[in-house]
Formats: sequence, structure tokens, C-alpha cells
Amino acid sequence: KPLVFSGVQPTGNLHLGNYLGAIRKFVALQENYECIYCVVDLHSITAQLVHDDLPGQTRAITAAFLAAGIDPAKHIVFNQSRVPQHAELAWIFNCVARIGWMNRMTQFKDKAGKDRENASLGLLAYPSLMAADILVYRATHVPVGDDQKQHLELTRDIATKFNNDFSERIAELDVGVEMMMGEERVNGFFPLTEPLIEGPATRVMSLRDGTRKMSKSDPSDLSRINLTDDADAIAKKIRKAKTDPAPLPVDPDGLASRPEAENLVGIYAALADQSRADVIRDFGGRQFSEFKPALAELAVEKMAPIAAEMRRIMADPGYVDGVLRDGGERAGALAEETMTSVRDIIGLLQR
Ligand code: AQP
Repeated sequence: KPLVFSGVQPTGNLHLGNYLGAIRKFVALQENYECIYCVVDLHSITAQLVHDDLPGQTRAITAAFLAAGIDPAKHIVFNQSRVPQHAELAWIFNCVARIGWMNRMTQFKDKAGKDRENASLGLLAYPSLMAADILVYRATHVPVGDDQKQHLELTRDIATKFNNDFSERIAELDVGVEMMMGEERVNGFFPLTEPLIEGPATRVMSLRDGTRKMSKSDPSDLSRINLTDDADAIAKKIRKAKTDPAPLPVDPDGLASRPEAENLVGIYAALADQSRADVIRDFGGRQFSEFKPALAELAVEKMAPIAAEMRRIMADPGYVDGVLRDGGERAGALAEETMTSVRDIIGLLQR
């Protein structure tokens, strides 16, 4: 049965990139999949251990999920640390994955910077925990932004190695499912999870630099539109967004060498549920002085109701905590089923 898993870290303000690249897709997938959405608090301590208000941030991301339209009664919403099986499986995956695989991760290189020897071991092992988040539910599909593609490939590598290393035990215990591994039909325990990365805004770029992704950790607040920005802030940030002096191209191919223009057109397309070609059909040849106000109006129209709903939900932290508690119980039961098999496969005594 297809099952979706995805997570968001409780670090800093959620921005338009998180919304268009991830959360909006989470909402759409509820129709046809069973979904598990997680606030990945254990991930948030890999880059920085001490946070000002981790409980508040965890509740804020949960409120954003709910405000965007995720239904916690039909699907599962919880925070990662509540289900210790994530960390348990991550440890096992640390023993499956190779150090060389981790060293090749571009997110690790970016976040560790020049002083790599001083990065936390957790930051290096981040993709192993992410693989555990996904595979502890044997999830088949993961909606993410383009920046997570490499981590999803690594998740498949970990699943493949585990399935190969333990193929005899998996068959003996009869806990596998039939799946294709390359050309070969095999009986594996963990699925080869597919990323769901599509649409016009899989990688929303900074409003100040069209070559860098919009990010929570960018020191410039003008670089991103936060989910909690009011109408004036959104309009100001779009007005100040960096652009080149030429008008918008009359052909979508003309966006290719113009990262800032391409980014703003992509954002418009995603918010309006259109293709980039549709946007160019309507705005091609026009100046940014005309396009930017239209974009700002659209962004406010789509984002303001979510921000208002988020504030309403956040006013009742007891409700948010209840959602996480209930989601954690349901997720924990599913995760324990997987871990019972994993312990048997490896030869760890049951608790
Ligand atoms: N700019 C982006 N465009 C599209 N999707 C994005 N995502 C993040 N940035 C963009 C997607 O949002 C989801 C949650 O991200 P996360 O908070 O778990 O981690 P992140 O990728 O580290 O987010 P940030 O905002 O970029 O934080 P920092 O500054 O810490 O690096 C993921 O699905 C991600 O793909």
C-alpha cells in the first residue's frame, strides 16, 4: 500500500520554499495516500545543539502543517523524538551506511563549511536518521524539495544494502515483499522509496541571490518570505527582490540564463497553480515593476489565510500537544512493528 512520509525541522521561520517545495504537497497527497508528517526535532539539533525555544518551534511547525490543511484525524502528525524507534533504526543504519557515502553528501559539505573536523557527528549521520524516519514506516513515497534528492538516493542505497546483506534472514523469516532491484526481482524488507519532486517550485531561490536556495538560516530576512510575514512585509520583500534590468522574456526558454527572473516566475506559477509557460503568456515582455505587484498580491492572497490560521492554532498549545501525542502513539505502533522484524532479522533479542 503506498505510504507517504516527510518531515520538516523545527528551526527558524518556515518560508515560501518550505511551503511550495514541501508542505503544500503534503496537503495534496492526503487524498490518495496514507500520510505520516513529522516535525523532525532530532534533526534540528545536528547543526546546532542549543536552541532558544525548541518546544515553541516544534509547536509552530505543527501549527503550520494543520493551518495548511493537513488533517491529523485522517493522517498522522507527530514529532520525531516521541517515537524512539527512529533513533534505534538510525543507529542500525549507521552500521549499514559507509562513511564514504556520508562524506559525499552536499548538504553536509555546505553545512559543515570549511571546518569539517569540527562538525557534529550527528550532522554527518543526518541522512542515516532521515533514512530511518522514512524506512521505519517502510514508506514508499517522500515529497521533498529538490535539495533533498541526494538524501533520498542514499536512503535507497541503505535499503538496498540492508536487503542484500540480510536476504537469507528476510526469506527465512518471511518478512519481505517482492520488489524490483534494477533488473532483478528480489524479496526485500525495506522498499526502495521514491522521491516526489515535481512542479514549478521544487527549488525556490533566495530573493537576494537567484543562485542560492531560499533558506531559514540565511542571515538576511529580505532573502525569504516567511509564512508568518504580514502583507506589508511580503510586498516589501518582493519589491526589493533582486532582478536584472530587462523585461520578462516573451518565451519561457528566455528564463534559462536569468535565475532571479526564473525564480519569481516559478513562485508565481506555483502559487497560481499554473505552468511557467502560462505565466510568461500573461506577463512576457512586461517590466518587473508591473509583475512584482501582481506577484505580491498573489502571495498575500495565498499565504495570509495560512498565517492567520497558524496564529489561531498556536493560541491553543494544549490542542497542538494533543495532536502530537495522539500522532506519536499511532506512529509508535507502526514503527514498533517494523522494528520487531528488524531485530529478528539482525539477531537482536526483543525487548
Ligand atoms: N528553497 C527551497 N525550495 C523548495 N523546497 C525547499 N525546502 C527547503 N528549502 C526549500 C524543503 O522544505 C522541506 C523542509 O526543510 P527542512 O526544514 O527540513 O530542511 P532544510 O532543507 O534545511 O530547510 P531550510 O529552510 O533550507 O533550512 P536551512 O537554512 O537550515 O538549510 C524539505 O522537503 C526541503 O526539501
